[in-house]
Amino acid sequence: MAGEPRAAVLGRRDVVARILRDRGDTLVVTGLGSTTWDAAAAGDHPGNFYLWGGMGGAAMTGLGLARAQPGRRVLVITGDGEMLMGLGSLATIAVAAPANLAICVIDNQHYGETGMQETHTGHGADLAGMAAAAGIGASATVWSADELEAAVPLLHAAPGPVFAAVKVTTDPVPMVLPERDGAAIRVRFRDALLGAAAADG
Ligand SMILES: Cc1ncc(C[n+]2csc(CCOP(=O)(O)OP(=O)(O)O)c2C)c(N)n1
Ligand SMILES: [Mg+2]
Repeated sequence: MAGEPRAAVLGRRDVVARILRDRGDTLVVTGLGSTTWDAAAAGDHPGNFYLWGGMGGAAMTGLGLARAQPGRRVLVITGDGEMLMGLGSLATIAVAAPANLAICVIDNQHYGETGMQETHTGHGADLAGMAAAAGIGASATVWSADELEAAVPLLHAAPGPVFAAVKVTTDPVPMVLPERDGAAIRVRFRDALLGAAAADG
């Protein structure tokens, strides 16, 4: 059952910047729209794979990358609406159990990019609870700065899969658009990951 409504206090740009500050050589997959802008605002990076479409596919893209690159940490940063569209991926990720994958949902409880329509997470749907029920043991909801500080090292280093839903405000933030050409993003990412010689394919 839905509990008492609780107000988010964290700002999405601060949250994403804080998480990415400690990224090291982590590979980052961002969801379409707002989380891509958040990552770009924190500083464009060749190890960022920006998804501009394919709503619902961010976590599965991260899973594929984590399986292909078991020696690298992979962090998916996506929105609550995007995650809600791909909930089945939580079960697949739990069963695949990639030790190097973390998923962080920037949960503003709205479909922000398309006009702030409410999502289910503001009405009691508990993404971290669903991740845990799918079998992702390391799963938490983050509401406060202290909880975020505790979650950051888990996202970057705890044995995966790791899941965190970070509750953020709906305060408007400016668009920060990184590269939008999918082919260019792919080549740059492959170059950063595998080296230029392997990036031609
Ligand atoms: C299959 C599909 N349906 C709908 C859309 C339109 N759309 C683009 S972004 C978005 C909202 C995303 O919400 P969320 O993931 O919560 O991100 P936020 O902007 O709130 O951070 C929607 C509905 C889409 N791109 N693809
Ligand atoms: Mg949202």
